[in-house]
Formats: sequence, structure tokens, C-alpha cells
Amino acid sequence: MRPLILALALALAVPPLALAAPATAAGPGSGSAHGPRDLRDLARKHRISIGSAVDVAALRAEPDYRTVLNREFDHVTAENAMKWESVEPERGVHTWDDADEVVRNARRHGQRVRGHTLVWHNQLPGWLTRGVADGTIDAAELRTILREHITTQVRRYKGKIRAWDVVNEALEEDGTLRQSIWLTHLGPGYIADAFRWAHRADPHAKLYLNDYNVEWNAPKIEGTLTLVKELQAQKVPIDGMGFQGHLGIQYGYPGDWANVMRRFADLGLEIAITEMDVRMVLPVTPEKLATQAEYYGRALSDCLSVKACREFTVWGFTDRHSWVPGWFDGEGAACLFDENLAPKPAYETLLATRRVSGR
Ligand code: 9MR
Repeated sequence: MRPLILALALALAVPPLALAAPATAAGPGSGSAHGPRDLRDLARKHRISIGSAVDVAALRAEPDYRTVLNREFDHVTAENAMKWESVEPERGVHTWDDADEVVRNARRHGQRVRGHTLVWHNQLPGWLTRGVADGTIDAAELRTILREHITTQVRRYKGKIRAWDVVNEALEEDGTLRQSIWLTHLGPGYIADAFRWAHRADPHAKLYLNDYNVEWNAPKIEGTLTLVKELQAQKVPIDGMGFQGHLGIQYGYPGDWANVMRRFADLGLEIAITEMDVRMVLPVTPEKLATQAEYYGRALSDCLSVKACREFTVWGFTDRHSWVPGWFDGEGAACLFDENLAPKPAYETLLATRRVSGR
């Protein structure tokens, strides 16, 4: 199966194979008698979850997208459908159709779900940001609105969401708390409140902080560790740390990532890679695809080397639907499958990735 891709991956993916595969490892690729046949099989073998963000429009309209999503992944995250602006575009008027569709499809296909995201500074409904800006929503009311939002959404999916990104991107790059609408109006206590409200609404869901650049930005790493310790000292129910993992081959690989994961795991947290992708400056070349494959392989390998790392989720699985070209001029091709849903070398490298040390 897919011999060309397999040959390319073997030829080009020397670093990840060398890094990830001990001498006794079975050969890579879906054609191997011993290797995993797809990502779900790989996930089963490693006893982690391998997930993808889901674009609901594509899920509804594109049968081939659906087929690959449901064949390859045992975990899903709604890319946009559970964000506040999507679920409550008008105050008090909830639109759950898209979020429900992601959960329904997941349950039908034995996929677990990450809820994304309850508290963020982006993709807030206009009624909320306008109300705060013009003073018609004061701090006390804002706090009540946030509590109701968290309670309503978490309750709706109680028992159906394995893990929630409760607070997303709470820190600045210098490691201080982000000057968001939440910090500015509610003070730093909003973070503890959010976790407590979410826990009350679904005591069994794993509750995560989620952020980017915590793979390697030292001030942000230290700031996030400090925040976690403070929350734990206040007995706040925090269960996990999500590393988004938005990488680009032009920036190099965050070589200390596994150690960073371990530092959070040492605080008793579960770890997840929640939004992995590896973008590149276009045009695509075989060399760039090989570097991309190496980065994906190293990230999975890093996760597998940390016992507490439970989930490896990519932020979209196909270059047909990826946030990257819309956000970074001249960049793209960040996913595991190309626009036609053909697997790229990175996919084959993931299949070939083995656990290096025991968990
Ligand atoms: O992929 C999402 C894209 O479709 C949205 O336009 C964008 C809006 O901010 O959010 C993207 O997803 C983000 C995620 O929710 C949080 N981490 C960063 C992701 C990429 O921007």
C-alpha cells in the first residue's frame, strides 16, 4: 500500500527513525506485516489517543474527509464549533448544531472528544465584547456570564467530553498573565473560578490549561509552571497541560520539549499535544517534507517518552482544510495528508514511530 510514499519516507526520514526506532522495531508503514496499519492502530499499540481537529463544514459535506477522519483518529477536537462565538452568537440564544454534530460523529465512530475551549480571549461573541467595551456589562455581570457559559456548555456534554481546554492561552510570551478581557475585568482569580465551575458541571472530565510556545519559550514555561503550582496550592481541580505544538520547519524543532512535558508531569498533570502541525514556507519540496516528517515523528516520540502524555492531536489532518495559509502569508502544507487526502511522509513517519523508553 502506498509504496511510493513509503519509499520516500524511508529515504528521507532518517532522523526520526534513528531517534524513534530501537533496533528491534518492526518496519514502518501500513504495508508491513508487523507495523500499525493506520493511526488508530498505532494509538492502540502505544495506549495513547491520536486525534485531529474537525472542520464541521467538511465533516458534513465531504465524504472522503469523513472517511479518513473516522478511519485514522480515535480522538477529536472541534476546530471552531465549541468556541463561544459559535455556541452563543446572540446573548441567551444557543446554537449547538455544529458542536453536537462533532460529538455525534465521534460517538458513532468510537472517538473520544476534547472540548475546546471554555475561556479564551479570541472568538468571543460580539454582544459580549461590545457590552464590556461600552460599559453595559460590568465586572460582576461579566463574572456571572462566564460562570453560566461554562456551566451550560460543560453540562450539555457531561460524560461525552474526555478533556476540556478550560482556559486557553492565558499567558503572554514573557510569562505574565495575558492582559485579556478576563484578567482586566475579573482579575487573576478568573482562572481558578473557571476550573472550579467546569469541575462542578462535569466532575469526571479532565480539565486542562492549553497554550502555544510552551514547547520552548523559557519565560512562558516558567510562568505556566508557576501558575499551575499556584492553582494546585489553592486546590483548584486542574488535571492537565496541553501543548498546542504549532511548529514551522523554518524555526527548528523544540529539542527540550520532552523535558518540559516531564516538568509538568512531575506536578501530577496529564499531558497532551493538542494542536500539532508543522508548517513550511511554500513551495513544498521533498526536503521540506522530510524535515516536516522528522518534526512530527519527534513530537510523537517525545510524547511517548513521557508516561503522562496521553493524547497526540493534530490541528487538522489535511492541507485541504488548515488554518495555516490564512494566517501566515506564503506558508502552508502543515498537515499529515495533502489536499487530495494522500498521506505525506509525515504520516508514514508517525506510523513508524516507536516508544524509546518505558512509560
Ligand atoms: O483553526 C482555527 C481557525 O479556523 C480560526 O480562524 C482561529 C481563530 O482564532 O482559531 C484557530 O484555532 C486556534 C485554536 O482555537 C487555539 N490555538 C491556535 C489555533 C490556531 O490559530
